[in-house]
Amino acid sequence: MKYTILLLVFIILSGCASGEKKKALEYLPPDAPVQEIYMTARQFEFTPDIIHVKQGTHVVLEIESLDVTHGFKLTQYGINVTIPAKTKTTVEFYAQEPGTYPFKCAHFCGVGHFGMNGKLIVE
Ligand SMILES: [Cu+2]
Repeated sequence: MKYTILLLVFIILSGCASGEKKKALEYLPPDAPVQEIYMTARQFEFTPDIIHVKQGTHVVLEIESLDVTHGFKLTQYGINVTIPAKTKTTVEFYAQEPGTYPFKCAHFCGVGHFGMNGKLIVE
């Protein structure tokens, strides 16, 4: 019984993770150009905090935490990841529609946490 519950939890968790990836890359054409971006996170800012990408690109965004654990939440693409202290995390999405989409740190990182945000501009 115990193992059945554990297995169920595992299935639910892995289902959510692949769901995020699917939403972010769902309409990705195989020939979409790749745009790589490097961003840092530290208390209490992302650098750069405004990201410009071209519509129709497959964006590969590498985020490095320079200090404590941070998060990166980009609701438009169903992305919500944690970046453990002093590590790098990569997120990917297909920039399908032009627009301005807010992102923010979604892991409490200190007194300035709630102001730690930025914008993705797809143009
Ligand atoms: Cu934070």
